[in-house]
Amino acid sequence: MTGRRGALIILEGVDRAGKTTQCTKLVQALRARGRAAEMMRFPDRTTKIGQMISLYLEKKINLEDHTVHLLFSANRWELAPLIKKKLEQGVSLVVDRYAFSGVAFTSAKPGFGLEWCKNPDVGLPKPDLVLFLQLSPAEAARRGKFGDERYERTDFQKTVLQRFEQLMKDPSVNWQVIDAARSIDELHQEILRHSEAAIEQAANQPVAEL
Ligand code: T5A
Ligand code: NA
Repeated sequence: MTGRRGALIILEGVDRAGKTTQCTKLVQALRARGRAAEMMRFPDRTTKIGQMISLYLEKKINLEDHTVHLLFSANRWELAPLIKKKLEQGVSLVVDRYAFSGVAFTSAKPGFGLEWCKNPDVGLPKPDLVLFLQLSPAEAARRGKFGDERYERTDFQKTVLQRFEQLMKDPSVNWQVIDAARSIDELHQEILRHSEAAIEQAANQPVAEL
């Protein structure tokens, strides 16, 4: 690797915490400051695997729970070479959900432990920063009705939040918890500050693995 690499920055959180809104604003702000930055999202519904996941989320097909967990992970693995290439080219990636969503959502289902859920993602590029947009289920509900997609139910989302809280205890991941109940601009400023710091820190280090 020559020169500075980009940083892998993930936004996580329960549904409607504002991840997509903030990812878009962050990429714009980084670019305006002269930094190379691009957005990605998981699931990436454009690939063959992503199309199956999308049909599953839209409840147009049913898939066995272990199977769909592995498909979400496979969807990250199929993009892993591109992630590594971009980072090495000096492009910072702002990613809407990653392996942590994978683990939190599947392990919220009965009969799934965290360790089993984590295994398929072991070895993926490790994020330099994971911003967790913290929002209570009550606040999320005020942002409008849930849609019709799978998992868009308040009881399930409460369990998902508990699983994220367990994942956030892992000190080997650079978690930053952001109070997402504030205005879009307040959130953005804090996210930008953490992201700038992570980009500086990551620049001269190799990409690690989950
Ligand atoms: N999943 C995902 C798995 O099960 N396994 C996996 O491995 C992965 C990767 C994907 C689903 O798949 C599951 C998790 C999910 O259930 P998705 O396509 O990521 O779902 O979900 P979306 O429906 O696109 O996004 P979310 O519902 O999570 O919403 P966001 O992105 O958090 O929120 P956003 O930015 O779209 O904002 C929601 C609304 O709130 C407003 C916005 O204008 C919008 O109306 N808003 C605010 N309002 C007030 N104050 C603020 N600060 C606001 N910020 C945004
Ligand atoms: Na979103």
